[in-house]
This record gives sequence, structure tokens and C-alpha cells, in this order.
Amino acid sequence: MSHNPPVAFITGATSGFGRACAHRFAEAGWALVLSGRRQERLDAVKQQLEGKVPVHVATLDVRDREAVARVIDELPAAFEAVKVLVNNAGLALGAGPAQEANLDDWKTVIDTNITGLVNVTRTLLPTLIGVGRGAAIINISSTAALWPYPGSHVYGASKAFVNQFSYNLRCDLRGTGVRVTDIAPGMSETEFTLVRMKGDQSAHDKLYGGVEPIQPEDVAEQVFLAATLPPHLNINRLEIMPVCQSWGGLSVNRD
Ligand code: NDP
Ligand code: 8X3
Repeated sequence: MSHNPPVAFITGATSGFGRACAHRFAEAGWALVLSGRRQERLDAVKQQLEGKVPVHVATLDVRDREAVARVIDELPAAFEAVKVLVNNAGLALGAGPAQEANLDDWKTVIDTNITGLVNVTRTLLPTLIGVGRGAAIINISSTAALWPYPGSHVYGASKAFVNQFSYNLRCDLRGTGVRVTDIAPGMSETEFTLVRMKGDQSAHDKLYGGVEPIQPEDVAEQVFLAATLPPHLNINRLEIMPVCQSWGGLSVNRD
């Protein structure tokens, strides 16, 4: 009988929600596969956690299908039986109107949020199905998947894909024991806005100043909860906003 701890595979573990998830799963004794593009960030997270739990880091751009396959194929034995996949890597680029958007930015967002998530999911599905009962895929979408706003265009649409893909996966995974949860957070204080606004610290400060946004640890707690429910339960979608955030109504153009 194996005494290895269960394994969580987290994409985008170098920052924000992904890094907080690494800490949350480590707190509960899980072994971790942590991935992201920034090697030095991965090393830093590993250094913080490897005294507590087994940690394997993989420098990975989720857009690179061959690299995804290689990383998963080459997982050390103790990390092979991935029980929970947290599909978290993602980004937005730009916040202006669609008609002023940069097409290269749109491609990056689509390639990361859609193709990257699909790459990792499809490659790990046989493993997750092999683990079966109790396994889980946690996909991080966004309230932007559900509620339109100006400047969301491709970002929100990419997250709507994540939302529907999660539901559709549930259909195909019926009978395997593998759960699928779509978590849709609203305004959260991470590096998200810095990335979206291409390093503009004032945009970050303006958005999060004077309000109480969601913190990465808040989302990590919900990810952990959804991933460790009793094995006969599945949260389909969890939509979370900070109390300070709500809807602004529909807008009307008047000539
Ligand atoms: P951060 O910018 O803090 O973290 C994003 C993570 O994604 C980083 O670890 C980054 O790692 C990783 N990442 C980005 N592109 C790639 C890539 N091509 N390959 C691998 N990893 C990649 O933002 P958040 O923590 O906020 O974002 C996490 C997820 O949550 C995203 O999917 C985002 O869309 C979503 N989200 C964010 C909200 C918010 O308001 N902050 C609200 C709702 C959802 P690296 O750069 O090292 O590759
Ligand atoms: C990020 C939340 O509202 O900035 O997914 O699009 S929002």
C-alpha cells in the first residue's frame, strides 16, 4: 500500500491565486507539482514549502503543447498520480475597447486561457481518471465569464470558454469519479492588473485602493474546499465577489 501524500498539480504557481493554492495544499500535507514560466519564482515557492511537503517544480509555458506533455511524462514517481489539477494560469492584456485592442495581445490571451488550459487538462485526463473517485479538476474562470463589461472582450470570452468547458467535461467524466469545478472570482488583488496594464503600478494602486478586494488566500481556500469535498459531491460553479463589488446596471447610448 502506498503512503505517498496525494498530489496537486497547479499551473501559474508563481504568483497570486496559484501560489496561495500551493501554500493551502501544503498546509494540508499534499505533494505539489508547481508550474509557471518564471523559474526563480518557482524556486522561491519551493524553498518555502519543501521542508513541509514534497515539491516538484516545472518551468512551463502552458501554451506549449509539447512542453506540457514532456513535463507530465517526466514527473518523478512520487508525483505521477495527480489527484487534483488546478488550472489557474491565465491573464488579461489591455482594458481598452475592442476596436483599439492589439491583436497579438488577444492571441496571447486566447492561447493562454483557452489553449493552455486545454493542453494541460487533456494531457492529465488519463491520470486523473486513473485516480478516479476523489480526483478533481478545478478551473479558474472569472466573473468576467458571466458578466460583460467594457474592455473585457477576449478576456471575458476566454473565461466563458473555461466555464462551459468545465460543464462539458463533467458530462464526459460521468462514471469516472473525477469532479470538475469552475471557480469564478471577481475583483482580486494579485499581479493580474499589473500584467493586464503592462507594468503600470498606478493602475494597480487605483483599482485596489480604498476597497477590500478578494485576496489570493480567499480563493485558495475555496479551491481547496472544492477539491477536497467528500468524493460523492461536486461543486459545479462557485462565483465569488468581494462585498465592495456589485453590478452597475445596463448602459444606454443617447445621441
Ligand atoms: P497573477 O498575475 O498574480 O498570476 C497569474 C499566474 O499565471 C502567474 O503565476 C503566471 O506565471 C501564470 N501564467 C501566465 N501566463 C502563463 C503561461 N503562458 N504559462 C504558464 N503560466 C502562466 O494573477 P492571478 O493570480 O489573479 O490570476 C490567476 C488566474 O485567476 C488567471 O487565470 C486569472 O485570469 C484569474 N482571475 C483573476 C482575477 C483577479 O481579479 N485577479 C479574478 C478572476 C480570475 P508566470 O508569469 O511565471 O508564467
Ligand atoms: C478578473 C476579474 O473583473 O477584472 O478576472 O475581469 S475582472
